[in-house]
Amino acid sequence: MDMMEKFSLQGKVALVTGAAYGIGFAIATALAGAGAKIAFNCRSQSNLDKALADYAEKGIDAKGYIADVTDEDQVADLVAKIEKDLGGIDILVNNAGIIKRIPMLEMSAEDFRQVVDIDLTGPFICAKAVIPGMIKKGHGKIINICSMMSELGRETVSAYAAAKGGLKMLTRNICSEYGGANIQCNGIGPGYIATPQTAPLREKQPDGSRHPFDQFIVSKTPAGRWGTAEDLMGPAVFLASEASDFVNGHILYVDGGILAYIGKQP
Ligand code: NAP
Ligand code: GCO
Repeated sequence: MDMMEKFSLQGKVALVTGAAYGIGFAIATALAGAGAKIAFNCRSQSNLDKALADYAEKGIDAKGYIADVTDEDQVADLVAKIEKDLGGIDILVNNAGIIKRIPMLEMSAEDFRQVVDIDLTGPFICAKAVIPGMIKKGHGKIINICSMMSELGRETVSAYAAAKGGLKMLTRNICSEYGGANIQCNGIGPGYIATPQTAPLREKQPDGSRHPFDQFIVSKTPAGRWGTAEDLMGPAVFLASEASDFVNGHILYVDGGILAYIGKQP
């Protein structure tokens, strides 16, 4: 048997939400490299236009759509358009997400709701929209992009941690409810990755020194560095492919070892 065939995504259709840039863009690029046809969405036309050019520069004929993952009608329309343009969806990567870094006592309920709506309800809406087609196909792969905050808390990220902790359990529940339909739902838990979302945590200080949080994370990560979106490409192909058909309800942490490490004695 050609073992590499197990990792092939030839003939598969993948939807990666929020894949205009950052982690989603890297994951979509990886899935394309394994043979998948790529669809992605975001909310901003300017982000979509730039992303289409960026995918084309990599030789990827991605299809991009404007859709907010929190809007059930827009997601239903997105799935219908993809089915018309590319075919039924085999792989869903719930990547779209935001974070608001606000001390809990200063965070409004509206801010809390917005983060949970995008980071948790959005994946629910998107999974609910694609599962019926996957059941018809007799197979499906759902990958939810979780977080260190699916396991750990820290100051100012209460809404995000609540959402990503919930996303871990939504992952396990989709596994439980639809594993019998040959649908595998797993999570990827990235560590601290250098993307626009974490740029504020890596900003150079006025005196030119590194951001204290940047130094903290590097000291807490056995790999001794921030992750890159490219570090997530191989794990995503694995969880999207037949190679992981008996892996279900699992959160694969891609974190340079940070979750395993108590930290160096000061
Ligand atoms: P990012 O650079 O901020 O990109 C987020 C993407 O999501 C953008 O394309 C954005 O495009 C889209 N988006 C946001 N809200 C949306 C909505 N309601 N509907 C559709 N698209 C939406 O974030 P990232 O760092 O690549 O992170 C991607 C995912 O990984 C997120 O779920 C994040 O929580 C998770 N994660 C990130 C890290 C990290 O260290 N960076 C670590 C662990 C987990 P528009 O604004 O145009 O819609
Ligand atoms: C933060 C960071 C993290 C990362 C990621 C870690 O403010 O702590 O944004 O939450 O985004 O989720 O896995």
